[in-house]
Amino acid sequence: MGMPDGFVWGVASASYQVEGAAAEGGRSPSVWDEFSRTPGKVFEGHTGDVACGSYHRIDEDVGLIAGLGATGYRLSIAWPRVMPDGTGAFNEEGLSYYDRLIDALLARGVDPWVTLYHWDMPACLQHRDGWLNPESPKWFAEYTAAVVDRLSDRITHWFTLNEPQIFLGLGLNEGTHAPGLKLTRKQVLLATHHALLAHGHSAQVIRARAKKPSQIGCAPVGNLKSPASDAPADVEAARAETFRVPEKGWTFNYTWYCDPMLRGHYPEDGLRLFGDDAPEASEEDMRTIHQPMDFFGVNIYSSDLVDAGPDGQPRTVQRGPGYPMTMFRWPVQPDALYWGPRFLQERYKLPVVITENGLASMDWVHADGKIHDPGRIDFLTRYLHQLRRAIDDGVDVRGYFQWSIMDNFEWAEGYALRFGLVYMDYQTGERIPKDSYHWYRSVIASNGRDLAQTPAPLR
Ligand code: IFM
Repeated sequence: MGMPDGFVWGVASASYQVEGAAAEGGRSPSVWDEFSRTPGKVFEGHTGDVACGSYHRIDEDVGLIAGLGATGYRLSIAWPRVMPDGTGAFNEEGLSYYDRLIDALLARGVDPWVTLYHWDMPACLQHRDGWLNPESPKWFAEYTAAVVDRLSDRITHWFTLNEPQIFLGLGLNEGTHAPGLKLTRKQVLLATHHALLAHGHSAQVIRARAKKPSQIGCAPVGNLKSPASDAPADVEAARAETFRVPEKGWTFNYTWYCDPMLRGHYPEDGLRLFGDDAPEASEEDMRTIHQPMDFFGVNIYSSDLVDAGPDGQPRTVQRGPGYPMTMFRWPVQPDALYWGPRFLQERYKLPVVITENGLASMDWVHADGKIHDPGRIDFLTRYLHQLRRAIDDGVDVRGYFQWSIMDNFEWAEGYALRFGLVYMDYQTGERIPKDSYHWYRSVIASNGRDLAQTPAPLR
């Protein structure tokens, strides 16, 4: 049996990771331009200056996406391309690039799903304190309006923020992503509150100004847990842990971000944990953040294993030496695509869309001139099999976006890790479809019917 009718088969990318053309078309620097040019911040000093050069290769890239038979492409808009001063005047050249990209996708039958913020804040706004500035939600609303006014005659699926857990956690708390700050917990939580308000304002702007009925979602990531067994106590332990705000790694959780967006309040356990560090949040703030959403987008790559210990309390289960891992050292845990959608739908009561999932590897051109990536094919087979199982068990999953259509700038890892279905020769810009590209095309063509066979267990 294949995926349900209308299931969206997609691929994903993000502006800074693929576009390049950092100083072209009136684009101003983003926080990632400044961060990547700072010695020691990104692997071997790589930057997104050129990246995949997608800014200049619309036809070729759209050809690759359409050639897969994909029905959706998740792309992001670069704020500094559209509004180089962060606020105020929009940049015609920047908007016309997205015009052309979107028209090319639609002409080939691919629906663009647009993320408004995938981490490339204009650097000039960071110089005014970025998300710490109480004006930041209004800046984001202004930028959203410019994009919506121009593109909403063709765009119907929108994401506000991609992975606030990461751009706030790694960017403002740990300092390993742009803008590279190590703020206090109180400051990070204030910036988070502003980012959540930005989400709310942005959703309001889309609803008020879009020229077509819009579907709005988010794209968080979080500390997902899979139960070590199907025993009800283990499942309950995994569910409880998935929705806990942890003391260690406190920025990496679902509920501090998604509960305000979808339930209208911060989670109680987080409020207890953060105490006086929690932001002052008026009722009006919470109403702004809590906007109607149409689907729950979520990026899922892995999960931790949890069981119920002898005292019934959740306990992390170690997998043991030699357990399969990706090049990012993320454990391969296919049932993350079963438990993730299931737990998240139970809590947030929205249809789920998998907005990212994929494998980091170190592919190269093999002696026969091809790129053989059996690991990626196996990884995706296993994960999609579990997604299918979730659907069979009644979870309403509407789509799946593989990360990523092509190898690209992997943030602090630079170009060292490759997530693509298409291999990028960064010296020449040549794109070479990997084996996984051809495999994914046949999965899409069969609407997932090829995934029926149960994979051998991992060990
Ligand atoms: O490349 C990133 C993407 O930008 C956000 N989600 C995770 C991916 C892999 O690390």
